[in-house]
Amino acid sequence: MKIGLVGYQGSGKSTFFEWLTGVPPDPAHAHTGQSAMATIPEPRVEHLAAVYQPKKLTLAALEIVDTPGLSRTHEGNAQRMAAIREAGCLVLVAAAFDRSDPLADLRSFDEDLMLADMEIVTGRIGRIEEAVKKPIPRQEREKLEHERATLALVLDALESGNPLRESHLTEEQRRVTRAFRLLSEKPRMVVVNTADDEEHPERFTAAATDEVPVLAIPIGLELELSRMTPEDRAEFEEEMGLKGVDRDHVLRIVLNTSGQMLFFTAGEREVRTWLLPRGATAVEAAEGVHTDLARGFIRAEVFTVTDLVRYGSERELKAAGLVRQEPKDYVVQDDDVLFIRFSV
Ligand SMILES: Nc1nc2c(ncn2[C@@H]2O[C@H](COP(=O)(O)OP(=O)(O)O)[C@@H](O)[C@H]2O)c(=O)[nH]1
Ligand SMILES: [Mg+2]
Repeated sequence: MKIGLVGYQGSGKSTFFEWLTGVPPDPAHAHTGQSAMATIPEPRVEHLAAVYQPKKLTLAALEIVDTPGLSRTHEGNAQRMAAIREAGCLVLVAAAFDRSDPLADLRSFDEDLMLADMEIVTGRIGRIEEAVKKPIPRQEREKLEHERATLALVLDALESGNPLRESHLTEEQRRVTRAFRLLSEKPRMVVVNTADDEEHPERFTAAATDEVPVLAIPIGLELELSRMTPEDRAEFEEEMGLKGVDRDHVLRIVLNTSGQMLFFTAGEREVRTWLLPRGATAVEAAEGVHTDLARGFIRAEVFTVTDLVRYGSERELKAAGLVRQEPKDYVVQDDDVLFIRFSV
């Protein structure tokens, strides 16, 4: 899943991109979007490494995309929306370092996204109405009528100012909308790009909800801090009386917002973290590691990092009955270490 950094031009997306990934933005990609990986920190791999002494440690990474900023005049935005549409999760970046009003900007930006969705839905409804005027097989007609009914609901919600991610659609209706990759359906979070000397960041973060986290970060300053040696940085922070933002913490919030989680695999060869959609099953986790593991899936042997730390070794865990045998449809939980048994 791609994580799209989105917002108006000049809000600090490219600066945030460099802070998250360590990759400088390349102006050659400004019109199409630039992507780079951000390794997701996971302190628990250290516990696993202490037990397994692996040859290799591998951490999963998020693909971050710096999308072209939308123009406030709306000119040329349709093309810029394409890069946003590719993303599975949006990080909205709004400027507050230059006296602009980030909360007003966010509302306006949101309207732009919902208008783009309305255009797509209206267009599709129009095409369906044309299609059902012609003689077509009954089955196909029923399918189109069902799609039209769902899209009419969606359009209604959008016109009342309700983004799709907040609409209560059935699983079947979601299947209809998913094909259009509508922008207001994507999970999102907000980063308000504050001035270096912002004294009341809570006036921005108070807008956060359970579904949409809001962070206030002086992005330009953070990028400067990240370029310093740890000693220089500590000295600078002390002198200025400030405490930098923990990038690892921000990445974990991005991971969480995207609806994904990590699971572990561990052995003497490699200790590793993997990305998985929350709520996914053991066989889906196996699929992510290697298609052969999913095809020949027999069972997953599962234990938690917490239990391993408590008992010190896999053998002790087994003796205590804490290594579970789980079937294909087991829902993977946070802290799970998986070992997939499979036949070739
Ligand atoms: N003072 C200040 N300037 C910033 C900050 N973040 C970005 N800028 C400046 O704002 C301009 C736009 O930043 P950029 O990251 O390219 O924005 P983008 O268009 O959203 O990619 C650049 O000149 C940056 O130097 C910040 O936190 N503080
Ligand atoms: Mg940029």
